[in-house]
Amino acid sequence: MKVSIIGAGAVGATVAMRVVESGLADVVLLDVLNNVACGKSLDILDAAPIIGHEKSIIGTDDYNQIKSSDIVVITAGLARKPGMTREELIAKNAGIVREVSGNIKIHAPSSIVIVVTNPLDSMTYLTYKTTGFKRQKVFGMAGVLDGSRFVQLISEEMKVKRSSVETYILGSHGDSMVPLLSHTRVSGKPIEKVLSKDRLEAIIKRTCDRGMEIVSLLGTGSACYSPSAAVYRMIDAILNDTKNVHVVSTCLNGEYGLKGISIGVPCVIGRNGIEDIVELKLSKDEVNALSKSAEAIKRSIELL
Ligand code: TXD
Repeated sequence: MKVSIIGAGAVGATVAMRVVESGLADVVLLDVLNNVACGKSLDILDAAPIIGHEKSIIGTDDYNQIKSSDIVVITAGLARKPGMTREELIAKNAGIVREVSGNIKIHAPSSIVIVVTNPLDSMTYLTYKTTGFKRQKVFGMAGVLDGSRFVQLISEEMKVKRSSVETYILGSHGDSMVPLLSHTRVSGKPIEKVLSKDRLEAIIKRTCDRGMEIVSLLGTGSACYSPSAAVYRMIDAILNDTKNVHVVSTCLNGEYGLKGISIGVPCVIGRNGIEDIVELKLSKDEVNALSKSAEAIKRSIELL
């Protein structure tokens, strides 16, 4: 199995490390900064005898190296800097993602593409359009991470095992994410029955703001360990054909009453990428929140 990762920054390099160290696949780590990609690859490689795996990782700036990849992950791009508007970020990252996905189309035409670059949903849509791949083969990572943050905070609050909490967060990766309270359970019990409205609202707010909470603490850079874990889980679902349900950003074609935008919904993920879109029954409030979220993504896509 071969996974190529475009962008050898914090998220890209950590995904690379997780993939080789779990023995899942060989990795190509590509960046415009060839030395950075090479340096990080050598560093990860030098840990192989200690960890005890036989996978390979190479750093490069040459797209010829990504040929016959099973999966390509796009993490290339900028994070929003102070003073930079959302529109400026979209313009900068759209340029990068267009270039990267054009190269994926040429050099790894049979791959499945996982998009990580922000703004996530519009960059996923742009990748889908630029590659021209089937929508089952291009999707974005956000819901797995947002859901994990929500589970972590609920388990912390209620002092229960993380594995006893089930939830889905749909919608855009941003302020208008939609935690599905109607599908959130703690040891099988509906969350609204076991947690007060106030506490639940506070936890939802903290989940939405979690990325920024981490950014403020770090000073420079943003979250990488949890995003890379989410990407790793999606790669594992594809390569091991788990058919598990994960929330990913995909271009909808009438599902959930939405069309022509990429947005986070639960999908069955397996060897062919998205093998099914799961249409959960939503409450009235959730339907409204999802359509608001879709509006925000639409505006971002229009800027493209
Ligand atoms: O939940 C999510 N989807 C996210 C998204 C979680 C975390 C990070 N999120 C976004 O991913 C973030 O807002 C950025 O847009 C990307 C990458 O985040 P990361 O923290 O890894 O950024 P870095 O460390 O700045 O790394 C970006 C790398 C850097 O090494 C650049 O040299 C490289 O991208 N880069 C390129 N590589 C190849 N080709 C081109 N054109 C290019 N431009 C920059």
